[in-house]
Amino acid sequence: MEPNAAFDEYERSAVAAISAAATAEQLEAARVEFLGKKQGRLKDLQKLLGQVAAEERRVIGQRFNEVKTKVESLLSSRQKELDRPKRVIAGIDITLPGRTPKIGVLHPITQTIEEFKDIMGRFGFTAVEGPEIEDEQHNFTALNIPAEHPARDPLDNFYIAAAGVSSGGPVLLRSQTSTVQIRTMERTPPPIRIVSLGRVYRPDTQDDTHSCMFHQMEGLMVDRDVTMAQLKTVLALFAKAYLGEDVKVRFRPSFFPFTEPSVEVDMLWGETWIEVGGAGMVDPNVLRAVGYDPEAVTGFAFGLGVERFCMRRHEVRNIRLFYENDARFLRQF
Ligand code: FA5
Repeated sequence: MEPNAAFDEYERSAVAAISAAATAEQLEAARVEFLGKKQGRLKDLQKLLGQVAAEERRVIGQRFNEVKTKVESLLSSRQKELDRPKRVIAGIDITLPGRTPKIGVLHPITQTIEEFKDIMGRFGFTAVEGPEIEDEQHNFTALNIPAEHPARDPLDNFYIAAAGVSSGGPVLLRSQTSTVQIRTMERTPPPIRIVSLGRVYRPDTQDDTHSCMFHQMEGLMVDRDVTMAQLKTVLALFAKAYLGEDVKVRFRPSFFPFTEPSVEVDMLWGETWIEVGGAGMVDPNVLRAVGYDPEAVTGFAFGLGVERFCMRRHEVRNIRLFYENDARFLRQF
């Protein structure tokens, strides 16, 4: 027989015999057969080793040692098992070692959210929550997105059947956490300094950086004399706190109906700038819609993609990995 095949066959039958041995006698028989010094099967393998060509001997010799060590250690652990005094109560051997429970880890995105809250907490921002099922008032109207605006297109949103919802109007899975700006300002007079982290939903085409369900961190600060300079400082400090001092962040002029002026926020990842969020100064129309006086207070707001930051920190190049529930991936965090 070819040496490698012989080793495989030896290993297979030794493992089977040792595991099946139920008494000290049976185990001893297996020992003699597979590891016996005089005429055990190990001796035959050794002979085989003598016949292989010199240049192959090192590799095959290694395999021989591996197999031998494995069978020896299996034998000794089976020996210990058989030697163990048994105490059987009601058919259960209470001396059997316990099963070690497998302890899970928090999902990487959950960990990221906790860390974001922690960092923003240090900057004085309190974390608040809002519902994932929203009405059009909070997802659009109060955010200065009028009735005919394309952002409301049913093809760009997950509208759901409105059965049993008290407002009566259409409801949808929120497409942005900006809804929580409105909910917070509706119930709290200024000053405000909050973040809100949670899931949002969009029927986007999936790719390496887009998922239909993802997470955003919304930030809102409203007070007297809040400025764009403060917004940029908070975002730059946040990025550095999460990704390290050397992270590069840039702001590009952009448009959102609920902020004026508006910017898009990018960060450098290797050689490429990747978009991580939108931000701007809260539009006076939004302040008015919640009963604030835009002459008395100003505010900034931002919405950042949680996954994108987490991906950059851990060099994850494909957002889908977070949602495939492959334990081999998730265990790494
Ligand atoms: C918004 O959602 C605005 N609400 C942000 C905002 C808040 C602007 C407050 C001004 C004031 P945008 O659609 O660009 O903006 O999304 C923000 C971020 O969410 C993106 O930069 C990206 O990081 C992330 N994002 C958007 N779509 C997806 C997606 N399909 N999968 C993963 N992340 C996404």
